[in-house]
Amino acid sequence: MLAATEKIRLYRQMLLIRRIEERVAESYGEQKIGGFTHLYIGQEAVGVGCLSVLNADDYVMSTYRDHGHFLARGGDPKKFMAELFGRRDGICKGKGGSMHLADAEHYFFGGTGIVGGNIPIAAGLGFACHYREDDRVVMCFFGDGATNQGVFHEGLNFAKLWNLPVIFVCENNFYGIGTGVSSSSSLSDVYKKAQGYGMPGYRVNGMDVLEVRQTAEEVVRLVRGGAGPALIEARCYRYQGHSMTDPGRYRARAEEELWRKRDPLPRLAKHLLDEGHVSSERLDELDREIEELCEEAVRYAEASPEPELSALTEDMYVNRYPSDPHA
Ligand SMILES: Cc1ncc(C[n+]2csc(CCOP(=O)(O)OP(=O)(O)O)c2C)c(N)n1
Ligand SMILES: [Mg+2]
Repeated sequence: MLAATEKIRLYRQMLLIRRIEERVAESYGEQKIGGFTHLYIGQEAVGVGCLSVLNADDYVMSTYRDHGHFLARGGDPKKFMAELFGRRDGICKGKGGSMHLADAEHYFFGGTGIVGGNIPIAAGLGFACHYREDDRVVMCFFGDGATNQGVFHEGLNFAKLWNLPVIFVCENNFYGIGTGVSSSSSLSDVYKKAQGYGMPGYRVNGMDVLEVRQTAEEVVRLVRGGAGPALIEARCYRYQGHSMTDPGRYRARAEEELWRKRDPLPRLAKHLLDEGHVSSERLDELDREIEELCEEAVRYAEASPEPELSALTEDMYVNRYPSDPHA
């Protein structure tokens, strides 16, 4: 049985992601944020549930839809917002932006704009864990669209061949931009693709953070114990368009409404209330706390200066991963 405090922590993280991304959307509309920006709203339970079971020094890889993963991994909301604003105090000094959040302190290898491009990198990190004989695991997030890429095949094949400690997490939100999964993938049940590589595949309800967490906990335990890689398919839905510039007209309103009824936040809030873990006053208080955090993050981003022009050529190469004792 999961402790009430842990469930409340999960709720708080999901709420932070939801509210801060609403602020991101607002700031994008005000042209304070530019470039491609992909919101995670609707999918919070996947990142929060999966990342809640990792150790602090496990490796994490994300996609261009990386805000939720960054924050759920413990990334600083202020540095997050400053990065999106392209400011000097951003987590990557304002030079990465929305799609390239990386956070060495939290072993968060960050986002990438190349669909599926993170999969072989995750396999490589898994190989590093194996080579160094440490007991870390790697968690790699990607979308349903990425599972039709050649690198998905290469990455999973390599990971299983070497029995590497990698947990591949597919966030199946049923669309790759405007293309439905059933019109782009020979197999819509993504978890079954694991069979082709001789690894276990699991399917979870990605709108239920407690279910996601429970499965992820078991999978991470097995993978860390030497069972080799695994694939988790988390079925979920993004409530916004693919990116800030996508009005999302390709989806039926009825479908959207159905998934809104499955919203992971009210679902967990109801559970917390029903179980007597929190009062409705405590939930309101949490709302206010998170609002304040988001407000503070925007203020911090706005106050941060733009990077110097000379910073353009700094940080191009690194020799070592700062906090890694093996480096
Ligand atoms: C290799 C590559 N091909 C195409 C694109 C253009 N592209 C960007 S996002 C995307 C859809 C990916 O969908 P999915 O993997 O399901 O992730 P989601 O956006 O749903 O989270 C595509 C085709 C790209 N960035 N990289
Ligand atoms: Mg998708």
